[in-house]
Amino acid sequence: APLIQRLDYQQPPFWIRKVDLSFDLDPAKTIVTSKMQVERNRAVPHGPLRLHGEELNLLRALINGAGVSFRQEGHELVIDNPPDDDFALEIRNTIAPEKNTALSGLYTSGGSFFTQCEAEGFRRITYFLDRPDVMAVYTVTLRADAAKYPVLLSNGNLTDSGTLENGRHFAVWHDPFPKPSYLFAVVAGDLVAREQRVRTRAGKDHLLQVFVRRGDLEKTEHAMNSLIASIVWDEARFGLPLDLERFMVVGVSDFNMGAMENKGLNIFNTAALLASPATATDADFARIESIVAHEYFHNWTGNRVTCRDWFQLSLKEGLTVFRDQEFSMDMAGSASARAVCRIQDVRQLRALQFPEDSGAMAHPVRPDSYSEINNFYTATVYEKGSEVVRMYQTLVGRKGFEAGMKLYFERHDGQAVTCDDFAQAIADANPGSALATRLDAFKRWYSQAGTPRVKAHGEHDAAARTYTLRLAQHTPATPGQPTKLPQVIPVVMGLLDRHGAALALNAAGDTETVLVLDQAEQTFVFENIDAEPVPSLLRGFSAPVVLDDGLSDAALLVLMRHDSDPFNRWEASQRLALNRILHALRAGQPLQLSPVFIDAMRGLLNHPELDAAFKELALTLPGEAYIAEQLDVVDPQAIHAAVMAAQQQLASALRDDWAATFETNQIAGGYTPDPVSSGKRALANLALSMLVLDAQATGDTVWPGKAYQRFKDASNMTDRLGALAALVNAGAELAQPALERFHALFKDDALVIDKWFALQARAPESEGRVFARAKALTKHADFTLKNPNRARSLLSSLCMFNPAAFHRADAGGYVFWAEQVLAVDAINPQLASRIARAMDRWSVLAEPYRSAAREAVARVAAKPDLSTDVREIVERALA
Ligand code: BAL
Ligand code: ZN
Repeated sequence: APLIQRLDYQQPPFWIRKVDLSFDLDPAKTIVTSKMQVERNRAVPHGPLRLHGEELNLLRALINGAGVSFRQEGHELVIDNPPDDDFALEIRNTIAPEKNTALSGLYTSGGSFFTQCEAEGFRRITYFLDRPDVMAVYTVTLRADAAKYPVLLSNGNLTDSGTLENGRHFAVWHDPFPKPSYLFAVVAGDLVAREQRVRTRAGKDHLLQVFVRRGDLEKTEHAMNSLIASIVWDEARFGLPLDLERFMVVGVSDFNMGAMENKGLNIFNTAALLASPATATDADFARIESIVAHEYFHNWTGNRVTCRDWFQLSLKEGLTVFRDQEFSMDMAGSASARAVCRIQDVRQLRALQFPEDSGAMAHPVRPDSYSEINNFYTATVYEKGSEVVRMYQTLVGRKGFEAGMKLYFERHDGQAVTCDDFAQAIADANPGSALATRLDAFKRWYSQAGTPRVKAHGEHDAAARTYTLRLAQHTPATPGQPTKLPQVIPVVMGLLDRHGAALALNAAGDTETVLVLDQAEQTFVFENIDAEPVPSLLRGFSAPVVLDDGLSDAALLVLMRHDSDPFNRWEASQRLALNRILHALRAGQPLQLSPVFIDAMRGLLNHPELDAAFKELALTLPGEAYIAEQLDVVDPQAIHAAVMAAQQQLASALRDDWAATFETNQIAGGYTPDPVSSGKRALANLALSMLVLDAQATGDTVWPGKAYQRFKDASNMTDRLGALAALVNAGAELAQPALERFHALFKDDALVIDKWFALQARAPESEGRVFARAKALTKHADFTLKNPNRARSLLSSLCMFNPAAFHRADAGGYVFWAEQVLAVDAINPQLASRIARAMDRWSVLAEPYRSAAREAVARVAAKPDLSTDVREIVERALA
């Protein structure tokens, strides 16, 4: 497959302004008729009309009603001599939705029809200029069997419907907003809807609908509430109203992504939509709220203003993730609950994006080339992209950022634009700002891959009463980018004295400021500082960098206990733990936690003022992937052993504290997923898992028994799964009966069974038992590679999120990986290439893992008939 280059972008030679589409829906053979109004783009040289099309069976092509000569060249339909003037192009083709296991284009799931067109699925429905800068007004007619498919949906407004012969019926939908083909959607099936009418600030009435399969309706209340909250928030925060009379959301069980922002007709993976207290955890509730918001926010950031080309993907994704993160923080409420959101987002960034940025797939937020765009829906484009947007806000302030957004929409509403256009709008709305004066340098965040390293060194001059902070930055080389220029890095910071009191940083008495590091090395001088202070740098994680401030444990303890910035308090707790784990790993010695560390953790756990949610985050040890990121050579087994030892010692040393914590964090009354209750449940679950772990070591049976009882009696999924996880993760004998009971209870609920698979595949490895079980589970009657959620619940859990089970000295994990990637690739290339990425970082592994991993990747790459998706991943891994 050709490598597509960002700098090769050219406008399309034709525009398609209007499309009339009709579908005669049938699972085996759907007839698609497309009538397009086409005009030449006079800004580019004359050329043939080349339409994209894949897996289509062409019946006819007419121009202005008459047959036209054409050729098929690979995945293109070429019309060499189209008219000079505007013309009508009619295409008729058939497709086979029931055979479409790739879940891109039009496919069937559970007997209904669904579409997924981003990024390039529309070309699997009909021939088209399937690129985001071609925006058309769509009218869609759907015809289908009325009994099997009573609900017929597409984008926009329903303009007509009625019955036809032979038990069929039809519906006509018109979307008044010009849109790129990737936002097109169709749904047809036997679905039911939760409906709600809302009146927005502007006084307009809107109909909101959430469509799901019969039986799932009671699980849609949370999604509907989240949608309403999102509508209110976007109007209040950014002045962006709902622009459609009708806004529809539909759930589907077979879906490659979390959800999709099709104009007026969002399609959701049921995992990101359905929730009830009995079947969904607090984390699920929070994730659903944020994904519903994310897709809704795309209506402006993505749909009203879209991407000129796919290299600009972060224009909409980074910005929309930023918006959904801001929304979740605002919904959380208290300062502490906001900090918990921020910590969770950063943890996610470090666990997924940092490894990406230092691995074979490292790419800039705005990539320079791809062979398969689906491979670039990444943590870099999404999560690092969001951090880039957050830095704009940090540099121009919240009001300045809102003004920038306003200007962005004034300039570009209805257009397909670039990341440069966004940057320019924010800068132009804030002339003279720290951003506007460094805009070109700031934009390196879009062009340079790799996570910058920032080194900080402070020196106190007692005589001069000054504190000089020297900051230096360096971005490591990444594939194709051997050298880098300095980035613009906003460093939000403060200084504390050794008792933890905040120091004034300037004559105005400010205790917090933003330093802008934009050179390889810079110094900042603070005056009237009497004694050596403790610097609190990068507060709130103000830039996506790795900070090395060289702070001693004593200084970290000051920050952990006293910093006014809750993020840095959490960070200090993590750094204390990380230092110990890294020390043991580097020294090749068994890990031994010190009394000072244990006391610090006890102080956190028993702190009278800290929220439970914060305590849970601070007492959770750094993840194995994040620890691996700190090391030049990665031995997954050694990391796992160190983490397990730390956990075991923390469990044992704080036994009484965990027990008290467990008791005091019980919740009376009904279930609500609010931040305070979910924080308490999270902390109680952590305490329980520590208590069961400790009991395993001492031979005590009381806590495993209590955990089993709690598992049986739980009134919500968070408590039930927490108790089950405590048993499974500790390897308790009661784990097996609990797992069996859980399966029996929820065997008819696919989303819960996904949890059952994932829990087993992610359990801490112990003597190869977890790997053996995961392998055996591929033969379980409920396992299938055809459903992405199910495949991921086992395969991604094991290969991507359980390093110690996956990286085996006998290479069994790699052999398993290769088999599964090839098996999935034959069904669903997008899904296969996600799983393929488990090997991104093979080159940093210690031996014997390194050689064995490389060999497995090479074996997959040697297969001649790989999808473009998987080929790109394995070839980049080997490059
Ligand atoms: N646009 C793909 C799904 C999402 O990011 O919302
Ligand atoms: Zn998105």
